[in-house]
Amino acid sequence: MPVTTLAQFSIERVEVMDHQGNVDESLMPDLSEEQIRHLYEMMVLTRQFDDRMLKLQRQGRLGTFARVMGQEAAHIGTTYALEKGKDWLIPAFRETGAFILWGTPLEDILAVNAGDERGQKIGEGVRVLPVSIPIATHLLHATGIAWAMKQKGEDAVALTVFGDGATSEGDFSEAMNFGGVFKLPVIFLCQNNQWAISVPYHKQTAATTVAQKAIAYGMPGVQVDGNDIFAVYRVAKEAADRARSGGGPTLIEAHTYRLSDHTTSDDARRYRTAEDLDPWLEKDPIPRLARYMEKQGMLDEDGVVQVREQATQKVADAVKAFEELEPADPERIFDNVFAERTPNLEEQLRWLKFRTGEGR
Ligand SMILES: Cc1ncc(C[n+]2csc(CCOP(=O)(O)OP(=O)(O)O)c2C)c(N)n1
Ligand SMILES: [Mg+2]
Repeated sequence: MPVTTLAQFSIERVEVMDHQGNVDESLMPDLSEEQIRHLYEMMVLTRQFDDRMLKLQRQGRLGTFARVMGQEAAHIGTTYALEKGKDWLIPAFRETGAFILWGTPLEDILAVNAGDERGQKIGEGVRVLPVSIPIATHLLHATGIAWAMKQKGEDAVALTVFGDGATSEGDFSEAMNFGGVFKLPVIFLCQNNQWAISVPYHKQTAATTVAQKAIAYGMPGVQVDGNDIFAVYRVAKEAADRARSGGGPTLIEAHTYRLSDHTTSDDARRYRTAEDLDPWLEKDPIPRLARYMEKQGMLDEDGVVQVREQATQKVADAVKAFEELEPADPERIFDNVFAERTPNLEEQLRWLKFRTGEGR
């Protein structure tokens, strides 16, 4: 009996710009100078906001949150390839830049992270689900949304974002399978930051890449340099065009690195070394884009300072607006969970009123 090869697969990695900011013109996506500048401003704003959030948290003015430092290009570049108002974003919790790009007021993001659900309201006409903390459950929401859009004949795309750790969850497998079988217009974006809290990538999976997991579900999978905003945008645009024209889902692995702790309650120094982290500080996506822009004459030293100062001002204004918010009525946390309050919730509300003196 002959042994035959039934199929052969390979996985591509896409890079457009090197660390010095030189690009391969043949791969460079179609972006105007104005668009490139916008992307740069969004990344700088996200970085500054993230940094200020950390300071607020350390001062006790904000709750626990997950920083996005180092991953700005991965999720901003992908979201930029979508159409705001038409396409859906189904996020995890490490995509602050995507929310900012789609116009979420910074003070709302602060409010959410201070436990004030008023910040969770979704802007008019924006198709985005709230942050999802349970790992990978939202991937199924994304396939559900994509399936509904397909049934309705909409030519819109659902982008869902998750981490490398999420790929070990059953929900990942179910969502990918569903997406592949029904050829749904969904983009699965894995921000492979190489850590799931303290678990490194090689202990998470025996697979060389996340991208290759697409093969088993019958969809294209590609690895992209997640710190190269041009490469990220390029593969995301291809995936979005494919999804819109009925070509089905794509798995994108944005290969990047979590420069920060897992969340503000973590201390990564306990489980990772400087040798591991330091090379990635050199690969920072923001100075990399700045170097490109400088070479192209789009940005100079003054320009860098100007963009930074504008971001600082926006962040300062947002912090002021957030801190001037009237405190939320604590009873609000009992609303909007169920159509009617359950006996359990009623009991908790009575307890709250007793504690605050109202019920005595
Ligand atoms: C279902 C579920 N299990 C466990 C957790 C606890 N948890 C929070 S974040 C995290 C690691 C996630 O790693 P990854 O998917 O790589 O995302 P990253 O935090 O690196 O962005 C875990 C296990 C959770 N939130 N949900
Ligand atoms: Mg991770």
